Amino acid sequence: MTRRKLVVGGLAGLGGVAAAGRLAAQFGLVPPDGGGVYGPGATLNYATHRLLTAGASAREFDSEKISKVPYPNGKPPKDEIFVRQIANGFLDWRLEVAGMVERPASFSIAELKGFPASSQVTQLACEEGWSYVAEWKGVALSHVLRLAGVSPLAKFVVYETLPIKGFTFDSIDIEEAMHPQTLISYGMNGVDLPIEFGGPLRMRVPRQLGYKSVKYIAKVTVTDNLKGFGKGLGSMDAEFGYSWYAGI
Ligand SMILES: Nc1nc2c(c(=O)[nH]1)N[C@H]1C(S)=C(S)[C@@H](COP(=O)(O)O)O[C@H]1N2
Ligand SMILES: [Mo]
Repeated sequence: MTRRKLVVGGLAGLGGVAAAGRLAAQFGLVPPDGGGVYGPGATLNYATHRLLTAGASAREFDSEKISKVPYPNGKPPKDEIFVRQIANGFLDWRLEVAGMVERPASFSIAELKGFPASSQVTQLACEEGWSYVAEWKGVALSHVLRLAGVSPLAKFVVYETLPIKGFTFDSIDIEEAMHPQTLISYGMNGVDLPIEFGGPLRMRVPRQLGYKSVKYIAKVTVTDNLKGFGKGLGSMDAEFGYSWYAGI
């Protein structure tokens, strides 16, 4: 049975959500929050998305669609380590690349800007219902992962902020991580990424809701298992009850 036939004949069929969940498990399509009360629904959503929209891209807009007044959600960190970083023009900021890679690495903003750049005009949509369109510039996460020698056994990439008051982390599967639109973003609308929008570095995951686009990132970790990350979901947003997979 092919994966696509699985959708048509199984997941979307009359077998019920629980049966669909068992089929999804056979094909490795259960998300980290696939257990618990909402697990079967989360699994069905994730599995059907992964099967039906594999490789699909987030919509890209013409530059005239860029929002005049993008909305920054939340205030920039006030922590001393962050304020010192601002004062220093983020010269000491590093992005650490760890976990299942042959060559663990750490890159400055300047080094990241030296890699092939990618730009996209995409929409950031918050789960609360608002959205804005902006141009993001950065380096594809896939480029950085390949440079570091990502293991063929990798299943997830976890990314986290600097250890600040609003510390947070989230994760995506390897398909999302290797997708060309998934960026480590350092620029927005033609300037360095403003701190309200996550400067100097944010993960930009345009195929998923805004909360997956974590701001102030300082570390990415490649793994085959999310159990060791937080409460085991590899995502603070999922710990708060948001869906781990937030595909649009
Ligand atoms: N570090 C950090 N990143 C974050 C958040 C946050 O609170 N802290 N909020 C998330 C949520 S819920 C959304 S909708 C987007 C909002 O992005 P914006 O500030 O560019 O509007 O950022 C995401 N990234
Ligand atoms: Mo959000």
